[in-house]
Amino acid sequence: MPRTAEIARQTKETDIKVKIDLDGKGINNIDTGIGFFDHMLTALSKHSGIDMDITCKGDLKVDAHHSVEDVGIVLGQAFNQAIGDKKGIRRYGSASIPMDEALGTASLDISGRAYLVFNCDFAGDMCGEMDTQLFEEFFRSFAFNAGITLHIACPYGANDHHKAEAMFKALARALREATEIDPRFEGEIVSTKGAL
Ligand SMILES: [Mn+2]
Repeated sequence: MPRTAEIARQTKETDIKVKIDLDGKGINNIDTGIGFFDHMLTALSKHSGIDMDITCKGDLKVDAHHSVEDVGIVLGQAFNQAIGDKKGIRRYGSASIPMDEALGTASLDISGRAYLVFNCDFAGDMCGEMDTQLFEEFFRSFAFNAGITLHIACPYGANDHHKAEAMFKALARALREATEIDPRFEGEIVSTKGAL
């Protein structure tokens, strides 16, 4: 069964198309109109191995908020659809990724229970044209729509670009691990409840 999904979502604020393949090679085509966000999503695709086609036409004349939040929603929905019944997956994933002086960490559980713990202090207000407050918004909308418990943090670092990028790369590697099929549990659901 291919683990793929394609979702289009249009509102008065954004027009978004997302297509993903969980078993890809990190091939991506991303255009959200926000350069720094494209840079982060490209890293997310590349280091997770999840192929991602993402386009967003949003109301950037307001600011980047609606675009970033809504891309998180649609990408999360696509992830939830593609992961399907969760049979045989490793379920848990975690990664600590350094980027020069900054460390990004991500621990996640593809549990069907949505939760976000976010812990990062940014030094400035913006990364390019992206408000640094929006990283938490993205991680929340993605985690809640994907149905994952996500703890993501930057315990230390100085440069905001490095902090954000280290967290996105940590999320990527944690997703890669958690979505992989574990040969020991092939066809099974890794839960004592028998359901996720
Ligand atoms: Mn960079």
